[in-house]
Amino acid sequence: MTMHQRVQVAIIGAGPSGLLLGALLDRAGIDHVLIERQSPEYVVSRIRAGVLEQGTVEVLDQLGLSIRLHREGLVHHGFDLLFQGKRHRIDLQALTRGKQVVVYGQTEVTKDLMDDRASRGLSSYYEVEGLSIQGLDADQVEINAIYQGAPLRIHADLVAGCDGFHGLCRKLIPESVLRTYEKVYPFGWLGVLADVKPVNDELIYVNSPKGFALCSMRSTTRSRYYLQVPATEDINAWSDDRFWSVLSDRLDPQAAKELMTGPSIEKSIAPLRSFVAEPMRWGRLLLAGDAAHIVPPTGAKGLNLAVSDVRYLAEALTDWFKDHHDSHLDRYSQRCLNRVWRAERFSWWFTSLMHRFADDADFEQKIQEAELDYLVRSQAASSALAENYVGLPMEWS
Ligand code: RFL
Ligand code: PHB
Repeated sequence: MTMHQRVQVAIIGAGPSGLLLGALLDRAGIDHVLIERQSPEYVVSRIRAGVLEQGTVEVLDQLGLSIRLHREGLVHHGFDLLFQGKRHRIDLQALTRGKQVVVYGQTEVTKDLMDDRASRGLSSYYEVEGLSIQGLDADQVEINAIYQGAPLRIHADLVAGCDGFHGLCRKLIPESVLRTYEKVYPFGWLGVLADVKPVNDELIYVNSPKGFALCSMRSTTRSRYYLQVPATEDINAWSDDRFWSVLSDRLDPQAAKELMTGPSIEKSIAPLRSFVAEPMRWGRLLLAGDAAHIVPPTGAKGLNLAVSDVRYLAEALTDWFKDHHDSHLDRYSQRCLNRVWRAERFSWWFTSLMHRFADDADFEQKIQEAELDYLVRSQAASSALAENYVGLPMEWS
């Protein structure tokens, strides 16, 4: 027997974008469902982002979903840049008149959002298969899928495509409408999570002759480290011992001495890409988060951009359900894209500055060194880095 449901908004994807949109729509009294391909356990165990901008924290504050974040998250007032063997502190607080970031894992944000959903009894379908969506350019959308072995049919006014870079929704926009912009980098990040004390109280972004490295953390007892590796690298070639030894080689002598090592809890390689799809709205479909854009993780912007998209989207949907005026939906796309391109620019710039490019001639290498030197000597240049890192104001869009 087919299970039927009618809602105002169907959200595809239960990553941070979809879950947060669900929470915002719930508070706005907009009836919705969440449809996810994976199991809740799988979604909550994906190790990804770690740095939250103040604007992201404020959205969670307004929803009353930040109690654990404020208890367990680590407030960071700065980070270190390490190049030519020396560390230089970027004092975020001093350079941005008091702004800061919070280190709190995406897994924790996801868990808080899932728990909130469960406690409010909001409708979610996990492990949904064979999803198809019709009527995005008609008066009503029909979504068909298989859920727990039985057909599921949902009718909705609008669809939020929050299904990530590899999702289905973006591909439903006709080629004649969708314009994409892409840059694939010739390297990836090999990440390791380990229950060892972080090497430093703050993050260290490293430009070393052997490539980029990042020392991050999830708590005072759990570290997250990354290494630049070739895009074609095989994860099986990386034993824990090899990882620790290569990381240690990219650090300054003091950090190398203080580096605590231990067995990895998770190890994975992420390719690096810059990508934007325009527009973010087609008919009754609205894209948000990684479904519409990807940034390389160097600037820590991906999750934060997903949050600002979804904040604008909740506002646009609230206005649309009042008067059904399409201008709210078009404005959504333009508002997001303004902010997206600013974050794309910053993430591309910071990635280009911190990584080694195999094809770079000596000239480019010297320019990179001169730019790093300028960055730490000039307050104007450090301020520009800090202002982007803590997040440009959401009101700018
Ligand atoms: P997600 O998290 O990919 O979620 C999409 C969800 O959609 C589901 N899905 C489908 N569901 C139903 N039907 C289908 N046909 C579906 N196809 C897909 C998927 O299963 C999934 O659950 O996208 P979302 O919600 O837009 O969230 C985006 C963020 O996850 C991403 O931008 C960040 O993780 C990026 N990122 C970082 N962002 C930051 O702001 N700060 C950071 O410090 C940071 N570090 C990182 C990162 C990403 C990384 N990787 C792995 C790329 C570090 C790394 C290494
Ligand atoms: C992380 O902790 O996973 C992390 C931190 C900062 C970044 C990227 C990833 O720029």
